[in-house]
Amino acid sequence: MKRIITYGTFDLLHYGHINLLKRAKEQGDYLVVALSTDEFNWSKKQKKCYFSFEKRKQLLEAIRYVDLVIPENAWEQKVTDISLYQIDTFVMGDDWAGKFDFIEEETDAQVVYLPRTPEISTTQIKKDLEHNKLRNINSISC
Ligand code: C2G
Repeated sequence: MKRIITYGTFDLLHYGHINLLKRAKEQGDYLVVALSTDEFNWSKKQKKCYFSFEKRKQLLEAIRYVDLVIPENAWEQKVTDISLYQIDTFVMGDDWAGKFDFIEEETDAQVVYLPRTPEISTTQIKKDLEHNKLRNINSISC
């Protein structure tokens, strides 16, 4: 069984996240998602999430591609996680390209960066909602 891991905040879950999770799962048979805790997001990423860790975890666990959700409490846990969960492939979106190459030196896991889904991000969603940029009222979808 080929085991995959990926990391993220996954706040205001959107189709860019789903595309990433789908393609990450396609790299193997079992996908572990390390989900940033609220404390880690605030202290290390200066991100304030709309949804709490528990709510974000609940959403991820409902996704067919996701087999296990674990907490991400620190940048430094990746090497340990790879050993603990017997990971074969570490996957991230390519906005992180190069940042985790050390993992191939320090573990037996392969590092794969997948192209991000353009034009969508949690930050963009928040901005659009703030500026009331709802979809064109003539469009049939909400
Ligand atoms: N992503 C994507 N396309 C988007 C938005 C996000 O492919 N339009 C990917 C990101 O590249 C990342 C994953 O979805 O691989 C989760 O994105 P975020 O929730 O923004 O996570 P991030 O803040 O990048 O945290 O230790 C690593 C960090 O926890 C990653």
